[in-house]
Amino acid sequence: PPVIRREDYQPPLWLVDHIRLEFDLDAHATRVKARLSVTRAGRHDRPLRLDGDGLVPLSVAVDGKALSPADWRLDDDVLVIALPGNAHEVETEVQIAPATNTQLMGLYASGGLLCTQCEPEGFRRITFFPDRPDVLSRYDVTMRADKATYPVLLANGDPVEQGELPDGRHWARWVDPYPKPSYLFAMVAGDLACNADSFTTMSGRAVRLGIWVREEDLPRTSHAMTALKNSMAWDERVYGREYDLDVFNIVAVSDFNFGAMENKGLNIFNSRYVLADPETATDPDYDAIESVVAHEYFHNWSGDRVTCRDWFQLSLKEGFTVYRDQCFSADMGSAAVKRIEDVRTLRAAQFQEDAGPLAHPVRPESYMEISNFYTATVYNKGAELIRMIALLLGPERFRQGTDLYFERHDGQAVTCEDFVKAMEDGGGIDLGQFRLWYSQAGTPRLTVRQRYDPASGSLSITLRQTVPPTPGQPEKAPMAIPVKFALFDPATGEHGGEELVVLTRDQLEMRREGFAQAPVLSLNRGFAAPVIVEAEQSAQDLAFLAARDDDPFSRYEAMQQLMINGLLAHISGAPLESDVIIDSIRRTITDPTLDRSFVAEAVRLPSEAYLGDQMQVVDPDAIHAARERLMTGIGEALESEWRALHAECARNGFSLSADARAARKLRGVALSYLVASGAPDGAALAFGQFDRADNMTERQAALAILVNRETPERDQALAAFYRRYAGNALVVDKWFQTQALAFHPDTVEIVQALAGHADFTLANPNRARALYSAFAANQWAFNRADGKGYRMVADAIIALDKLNPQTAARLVPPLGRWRRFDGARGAMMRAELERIAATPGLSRDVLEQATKSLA
Ligand code: DPP
Ligand code: ZN
Repeated sequence: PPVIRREDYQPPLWLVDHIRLEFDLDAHATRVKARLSVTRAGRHDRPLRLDGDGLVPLSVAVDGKALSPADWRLDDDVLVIALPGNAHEVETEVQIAPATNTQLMGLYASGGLLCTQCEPEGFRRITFFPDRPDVLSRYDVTMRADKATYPVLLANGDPVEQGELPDGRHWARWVDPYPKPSYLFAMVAGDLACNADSFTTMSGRAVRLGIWVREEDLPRTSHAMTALKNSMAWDERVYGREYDLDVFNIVAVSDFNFGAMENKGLNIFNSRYVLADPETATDPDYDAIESVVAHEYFHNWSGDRVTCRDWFQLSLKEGFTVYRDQCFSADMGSAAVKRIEDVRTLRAAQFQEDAGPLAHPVRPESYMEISNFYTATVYNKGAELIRMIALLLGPERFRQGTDLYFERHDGQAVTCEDFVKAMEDGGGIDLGQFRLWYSQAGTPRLTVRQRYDPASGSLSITLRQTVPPTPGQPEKAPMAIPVKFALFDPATGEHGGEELVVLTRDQLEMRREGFAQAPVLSLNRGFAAPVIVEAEQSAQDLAFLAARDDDPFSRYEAMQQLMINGLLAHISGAPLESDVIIDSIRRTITDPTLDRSFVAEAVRLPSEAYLGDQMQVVDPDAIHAARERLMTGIGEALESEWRALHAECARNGFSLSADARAARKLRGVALSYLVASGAPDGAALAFGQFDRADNMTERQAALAILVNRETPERDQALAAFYRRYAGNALVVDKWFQTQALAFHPDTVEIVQALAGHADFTLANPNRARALYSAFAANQWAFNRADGKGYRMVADAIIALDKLNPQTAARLVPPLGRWRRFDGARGAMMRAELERIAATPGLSRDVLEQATKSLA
């Protein structure tokens, strides 16, 4: 397949000012008529080229006159028409079959609905069009459909007309006054119920809000509606951005490749990010709904009003919008805990990506299939870049920068460079060197040396940066890295003020005076820069910071580092030194001044995968054994404390208050240590929590603990859970996922058996991910020495690729980590990648990921 390069960008030769679409909807045979008002851009004599994907024109007309097939041609899938003048009306008609569209791109059927997903290149599966984000058009959409099957007809913009037709059919027309790229087109037809509400904007306009779901799901939509209204108010308050249409609709569908999609005025969501009630959704599910609703809403400005010039600029909208939704969630709940969660996600997903064969810059240079670039690098590292810009500017100048960006580029399709320039001009800063964050891949490493001189009472600190080589980028220039730090006096437990320095060269030396004893360094506070810090701090210093640091992220980090150091030493043969760790945990769980939600984060052990990331060669078995051993040691040593916490954190009656949620989270952690301690009543306690819970958070937490144990309660709980929720797809997903994530010696066989369960299907992305993405994230099970885990995932990729290449390709990266493992495992992973790459008829999506992973 051809490689598309950023440097080859050419502006469009033809523009489409307006498009009129008419749909005669039918699950098996939908007719799509399109009328495009095209204009020649600039002086050239090139023909009009309209992208298509699997489309055959039934008719082509120009300025009302039908063309004979000799007047147009199909160049691969592209419809090519030579046009004499500078402005024409071009009409095409095609027929498509939503019911057999298993890729879930374009117009497809999901649970009786017809819906669309066009980002990035799905519109060309609906009609012939220049399907690129820099062609902005005004859309006028008419849908005709059977009224009984599809009583609700929705599209972008505002509804303008509707009516009845013979034979039980009806029609509706929607017009979107804002020019938009084709990837933001959307329509939905189906039997949907509406949670209707309204929001009055800052200029006093009433906006009708609708969340559209199946009738029986209506009671589960209130949290999403609250999140939507909060998002609208927040974007006005924090960014001065007001909503611009009379209606804003959200539709939940159960078959969806992404989390959700920001189509103008008609967001389409994976139902898992809409539906919640205490019985079926966990507290993290509630949080995810709030943040995804906010994310898609915020795209109305950062994505829709100002969009991307080409797909290399994807982080322009995604990095910025993730940063916006992260700040929103921080404002709605605990900022400290939100930052800890976001960094954990960044490290788990993005740092791994940046260290492997699929590493790419936030603004990639080339791709075969753009769907493969909806990555943690573009989204999460992209968000960290905006966070650093915000830090360097401070809140007021950051706002001046974003105001200028929106004002300057409203209605345009622009680049990451345009964003940075607006921040420079609006904020008054030089981001020259900072731009390397967009172009250089790889996670910078920051090494720290400290020398304390008791005679002069001074401390010298040396910071060194290295940026590792990544595919296509063997040499790296030094980056501009903002470093926030503080120096604590161990005697008083205070520091003399937080400092921000920007490291711009390979190395920076600093000297600070006036310390009667060696101070304790708290570095990269708030995780201000997305880097790996190597600081070689003593256990005492880490214990000090774990108890005293006033930056909550750094306090959490110190505790985690203490655990990591102890575990890594033990893995390389030293006895397990757990006393300092246990003392620090004891102090943290008995500190009444701490938020319980923070406590739960701080005392949790680092994941097996994160421990693996700290090793030269990942040893999954040794990591698992050491971590389990420490877990048991902490459980035993603090058994009475865990018991007390588990009891104290119980609540009578469900509440979503911050306090109740924090209690549930800490209760789950206490239970996991209690069961790990080997206390004879552990499994019974867990089963009791499972059985009596009045909410999914506690029930699922207990289930996740029980699935790791070979006890009768395990099977009892799994059976009871399935019985209780059979038929609720989102909860059945949890049933699959919890088993795929289990620390159980037979997880490979269990997952294999689950793949044959009557409820399992590869056709539904949520279900496929619940089983296989979860399993591939289970380091101990996936990397079992016999290689069966690798084979199972490779088989799933090959099977899924025939249905849904985009979702299949997302399962490839875990196999691409072969360099991180021993020779035997590495060879087996490579063999599976080779088997995948050699499969006849492979999609471009999977081919790109498999071949790059082998390189
Ligand atoms: N643009 C979507 C999102 O990030 C993904 N298609 O929300
Ligand atoms: Zn997005």
